[in-house]
Parts: sequence; structure tokens; C-alpha cells
Amino acid sequence: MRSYSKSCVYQIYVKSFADSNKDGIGDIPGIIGKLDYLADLGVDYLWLTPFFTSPMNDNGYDVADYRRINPCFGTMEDVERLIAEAKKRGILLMFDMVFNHTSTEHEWFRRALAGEKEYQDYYIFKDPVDGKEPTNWQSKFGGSAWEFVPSLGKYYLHLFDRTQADLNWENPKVREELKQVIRFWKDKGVGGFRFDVVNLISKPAVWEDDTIGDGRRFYTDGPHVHEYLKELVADTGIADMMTVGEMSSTSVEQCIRYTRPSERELAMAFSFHHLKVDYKDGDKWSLMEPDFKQLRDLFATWQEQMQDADGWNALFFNNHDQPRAISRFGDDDTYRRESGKMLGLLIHGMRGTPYIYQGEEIGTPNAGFTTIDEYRDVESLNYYEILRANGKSEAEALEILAERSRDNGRTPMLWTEEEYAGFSEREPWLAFPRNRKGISVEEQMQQEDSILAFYRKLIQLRKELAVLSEGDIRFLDTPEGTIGYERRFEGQRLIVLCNLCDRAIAIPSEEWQQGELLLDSYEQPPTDVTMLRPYEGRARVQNEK
Ligand code: TEU
Ligand code: CA
Repeated sequence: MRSYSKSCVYQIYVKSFADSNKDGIGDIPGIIGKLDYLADLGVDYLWLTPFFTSPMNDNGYDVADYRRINPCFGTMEDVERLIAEAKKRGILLMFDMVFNHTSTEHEWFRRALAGEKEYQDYYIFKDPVDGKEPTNWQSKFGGSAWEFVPSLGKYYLHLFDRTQADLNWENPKVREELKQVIRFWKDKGVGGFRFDVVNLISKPAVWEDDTIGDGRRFYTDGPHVHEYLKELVADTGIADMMTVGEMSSTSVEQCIRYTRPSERELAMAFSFHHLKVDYKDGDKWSLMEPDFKQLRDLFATWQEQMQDADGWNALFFNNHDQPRAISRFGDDDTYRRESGKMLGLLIHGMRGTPYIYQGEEIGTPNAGFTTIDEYRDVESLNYYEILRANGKSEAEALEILAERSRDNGRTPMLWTEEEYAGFSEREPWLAFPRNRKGISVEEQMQQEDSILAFYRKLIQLRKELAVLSEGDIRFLDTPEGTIGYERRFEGQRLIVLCNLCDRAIAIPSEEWQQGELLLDSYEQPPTDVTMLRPYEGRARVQNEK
């Protein structure tokens, strides 16, 4: 049994959670003011997106100093107070360690630019090849992954924005510096860590063009990644802490190695294959309806194979990089309540540790932006230009952004129905979702059958029902458009059935309709148990005598 099998993590996008000093930007004191809400929800960990010193070109994922607080978010005193106040309520903090790259404003990079050889070796500087970029690799935010520095006559690698320079993990000094950062925060009482794109840290020994892709196959789950992780974990003593690695374009086999307790790497991993089932030909910027058969098969593969090999999944539909699942896979209008609950049940019923992203628990929809000046995200702004340059009309490009932009998940938290949603008392840095009527914490606190109340129950049940936290999982052969699985533990069986479509679907098996109805995304219990209503999610428990 894992110490975190009964736990639930709540992710806070600091910039958009709660603004205490009325400057339109969420901050650390704002979070302190909401700790009672989070304790009442029942979550065990808070993962905070980066709030360290940063020029904010990628909203803090471009760190200029890992030990200092960006003044727009507060002070070190605020952070220490947050850790202490959370602890009083039985909640631990997880900080976001962005160790694949630093901001180009980091002191190490500045010294590298100034010509200090020692610091040039902290990054990946390469000579031009035939007067051009060393390889044809592409940045994940569009354009080349190499930036030329005329004063040095060299290129540096940046897998993300040009102001996010990739660190050279081959250099033991870099690894030691990063260990010091972990020790620093661990000593402050932080309860866990999230590691940003940590499966990209080990770059290949040979630098070559990618003739079939953007270069990712050379550095994803790279040659020394497991070695580096083991070293980082052992030397900082975090093997038994709550840790999660963000794994970009990874495989089940790799995630087994990252998370199997005997490997002493990480507690769990985020993988993203299930969030690409609406990408046409794997391209995020080509729209397609979600393929629910593929979604079901991906869940089945990841759940069953990780289980069989003693791996552990982080369970999630939403984060700060994703459009809102309720708008993507549910119905954020007519069936908002039913589909919001159903998607919650689908995630929380599985084997792993569930993550809730702020606003998910009240069914926050996509932003609904219709003009380019409403967007803030560097990736969205870059891709808008790329789409336009590739011949898309303004309307087409905006339609794609409305579905795919990361800003969909970054709109400020809807606490109340007031003009500034109780988030701030002035215009926030990013607009609220266009469609927000009836969607607020205040409103849903009053209702017994709200999405919020349902999430509270899901979190509670994981603590009470061993079959949920410890049970084995097996996927059921349910009709297309539905996803079903069973969990089993010590004579108890839990059956979860979810309908992802806007029409009723017949569920043939008698055996799945038996037992006590534990949860239903509809307020009224089913009249015909052999049917799943539109967007219905249903969980039953059976006890074998
Ligand atoms: O994200 C890594 C990442 O590759 C994606 O989620 C990315 O946003 C998407 O693939 C683009 O289509 C992490 C952070 O979560 C993200 O916010 C940062 O921008 C990124 O790393 C760089 O630090
Ligand atoms: Ca503020």
C-alpha cells in the first residue's frame, strides 16, 4: 500500500486563484485566504505552479531564481506562512521544480552570455553547422529550438520559448545546483514536488537532424534520465515524499520505471496520451471530435499495464496547459452538472492519485474568447501567427485557439457571481470565461447536488473505501461512447460506468447493474438500470458474501 493511494491533490495556478492586494493578479496571501475552502473540500496536497522570480514570458515556467519569490506573488514570509497555515489544516504543499531549463535572465545564463566558460557549460551551446542551426529540431512553442548568440558565435538549445534555455544535465555541477534547490525547499517544510517536463532532461550524445519528426524522439526519456532521477532523489532524500513527474510524449514502459517504488525515482507520473484523442493526426492545432474508443483504450492500457508492473498513475483531465475537459469531453451547457460529475467520477474511480485543477470542481468551462487580444499565453500567440502564415483565415485561427489555447484553463477562479468573481476587485490579467452564469463556489456551496458537492464526496470516498484506493482495476467491454471498469478488493467490487455521449446508451450486462448505487451524476436514480442517460456516470458497490 502506498502512502498516497488515499490522497487527492489540488492544483493551484497561482496567478489565477485569488488576488489579495487588488492588482488583478493572484498571489500567495490570496491562497492563504482560501485554505479553509480547500480543507473543507478535503484535499491533501496543493500543487502550486511556479511563483519564483521570473520575467514571466511563460508565466513563471521561466525561472530566474529558484529560491526567491516573484514580488507580484508575495514574499518569502508569505510562502512560509502558507506552508505553516496549510499544515495546521492537514494540507501539504507541493512546489513546481522547472529543472529542464532556466530563464535566460537566470544568473547562470547571464554569466554564460558574459563569456564565463564555467557557466556556458551549464547550458547547451553549440557551434553552427554549415552556418546554420546545429539540428533541425523544433521548439514546442513553434519555430527552431536553437537561438543564435552573435557575441559568442554559438547557438543555445531551448525546447520551449527562446527565453527558456535548456540546462546541461551532463554537467555534475548543474545536478548539484538543482539538488541544493530541493534541499532549500524541503528544509522549509514543503511536502512534495512536481517536476516539470522531467523526462526531457537527458539529451543525446550525438546531435543529428530529425528527418521524420521535430526532434523529440532523441531527447524524450533520454539516455541517462533514470540515472539522473535516481541520483537527484537519493541525494536529496525525497524517495518517500510525494513527487510527480510531468512526462512529455512518454510510454507505459518508461512510466513503470519512473514510478515503481523499487526504482526509487518518483511516486507517480503524468502522461498525456489520453489528452490527444481530439488531435487530428496527432496535431494539437488540427481540430477533431474526441475519439472515445481511443480514450477508453488508452485508459485501459495505462491502468492495467501500470498495475501489473507496480507503477502508479497521476489521474487527471485538467491542468494549466489544457482546455477544460467539461468543454472538450462533456457538455458545458445543457448537461453541465451531469457531465461535470461524470468526468470527475471517471477520473476519481481509477487506480492512482487524482488531481483536481482549480475550477474543475465547479464545472468551469473554456474561456470562449473571440479576439486575439484576449489571449496572453506565449504558445497561443505564437501559434496564432503560425496558423495565419500557413493560410488559415483570422476566423479559423481564432476558432482553433478557442478550442486549444492553454488560456482556456488559466482564466481566474470563479468564487462568486460578482463582476470580478470574488477573485479581485478590478479587471484581472486574463478575462473570466464568457459563460459563467451559475458557476461559482459561492453558488455551489448552497447546493447539495452541485458539482462541488460531488467532488467533495469523491475525495471523501477515496479515504473511506479501500476498494477505491487499493483495489485492482479491470476495464469492461462496454458499448462505444461509454467507458466502464471494475475495481476489486477483499470481496468488494466497485463498478463504474460512464456515458460520454449526449444520447442514452443501453448497457447490456445484468451483472453490472447489481449492488448498491454509490454515486450517480444524475440527481434522480435511474428508472431503467439497463440504460445510461446522456453523460451519466454511475458507480455501484457489490459485496460478495
Ligand atoms: O509543459 C510541458 C509541455 O510540453 C506541455 O504541456 C505544453 O504546454 C504543450 O505540449 C504545448 O502544446 C510544462 C508546463 O506545464 C508548461 O506550462 C510550460 O510552459 C512548459 O512545461 C515549459 O516549462
Ligand atoms: Ca495580487
